[in-house]
Amino acid sequence: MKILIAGGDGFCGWPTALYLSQKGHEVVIIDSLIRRQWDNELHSNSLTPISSLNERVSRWHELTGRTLKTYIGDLTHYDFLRIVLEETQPDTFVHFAEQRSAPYSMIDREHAVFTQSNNVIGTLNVLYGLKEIAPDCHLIKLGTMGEYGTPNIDIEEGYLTIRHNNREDILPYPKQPGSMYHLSKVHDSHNIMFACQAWGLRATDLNQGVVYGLHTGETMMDPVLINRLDYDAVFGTVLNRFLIQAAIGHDLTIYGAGGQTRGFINIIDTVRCIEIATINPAHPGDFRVFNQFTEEFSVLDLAEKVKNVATEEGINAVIRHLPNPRTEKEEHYYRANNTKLRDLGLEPHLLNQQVLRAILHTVNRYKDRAHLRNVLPAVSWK
Ligand code: NAD
Ligand code: USQ
Repeated sequence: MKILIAGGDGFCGWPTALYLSQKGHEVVIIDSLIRRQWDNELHSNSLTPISSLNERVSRWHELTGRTLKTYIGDLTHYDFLRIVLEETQPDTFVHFAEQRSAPYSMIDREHAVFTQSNNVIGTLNVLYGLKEIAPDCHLIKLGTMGEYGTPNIDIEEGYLTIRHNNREDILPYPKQPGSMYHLSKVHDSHNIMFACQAWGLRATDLNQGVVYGLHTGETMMDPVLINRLDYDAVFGTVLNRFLIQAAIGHDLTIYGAGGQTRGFINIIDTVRCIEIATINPAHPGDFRVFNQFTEEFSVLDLAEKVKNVATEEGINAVIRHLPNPRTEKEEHYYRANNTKLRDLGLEPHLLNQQVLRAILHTVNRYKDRAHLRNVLPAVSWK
């Protein structure tokens, strides 16, 4: 298949591009490289030393003989996107290319406006571009489990059967997102659903949980192919942060009580989920939603798991409860369905001591690159 990967220089997009290329698909990357600029803005960095996109794709070609074509540009620039779609005529458009940090979106008004315009306009352009140039192309859009929030009932995969005044309907699951970033994903979902209904586009919204790990089989083939790994309080996600905090001798930073429960997924399963959605496309007019996570954990569970593995490695990791910089429930019911990807063949890589230890060993190798000043949260929701 011919697969366009927007956001193909990012944490999820780069390993996905390699994996699908290795599987024999024709992969084309779009990226504005803006994620690398946000590191400069925040005076932060990837814990792992990442090569330029050019170096990455050249090394991939040297190692495998496979070509990854790249377009450097912004999805919010429609003229650019049109050219890419016309030249590529993709079968599948995988859309990772958004500002994905909740804290970044909550820095101030400018960052909220930027996040929502980058994400919502980029996705709108993709929808109009597909309608105009590639109406049969399957859009695979990365959404987030955070669109649902933490309701006091089970979370379904996108839709909920509702009985009201003796009538019944299947309606989009209620959304209660917890940041300006998470809100942008909800807006995207509504726009995509409308485009499928109105124009007959086909789309899969992958409501992904928090991703952990960094390596896949392909990114480990050569140091130049290594994936990025965020540890700072703006872009680092909780489990990777705890492992890095343990390695650098920092306390494990639980925000508030630590009962916040989320869905989690290993990056190895992220790339496989994209493959599964690609080879089992939605039908024309369909807006499918899959919940893309494999296990649920509370933040406190994760801190304890990391502490135990650290202890075995001779590290004394201290768990510390900080005042929560976010507005979120710290103790709540959480149970979400996630059977659709498994029904299509996903065999989850679950979190265990061995997985944690392997990430910790990688992190140890690069721990001197961490800037301590970036570890504690400085962005408040209030
Ligand atoms: P990332 O920031 O590492 O990668 C995103 C890439 O998109 C970057 O390379 C960036 O330069 C590019 N980009 C952003 N805006 C763009 C634009 N307007 N035009 C072109 N390129 C643009 O993020 P990630 O962790 O790889 O996340 C990828 C997607 O998965 C996001 O949509 C995110 O919301 C979703 N997601 C991520 C996680 C996670 O834990 N990382 C969890 C759930 C969902
Ligand atoms: N948390 C801590 N300590 C930390 C960091 C986070 O207790 O040091 C807590 C947060 O308060 C939150 C939970 O851990 O309750 C998850 O936070 P996170 O930063 O790991 O994840 P989040 O902000 O939700 O965002 C990440 C990705 C985002 C994706 C989302 C999936 O950055 O792109 O959409 O995970 S989900 O959480 O399912 O919405």
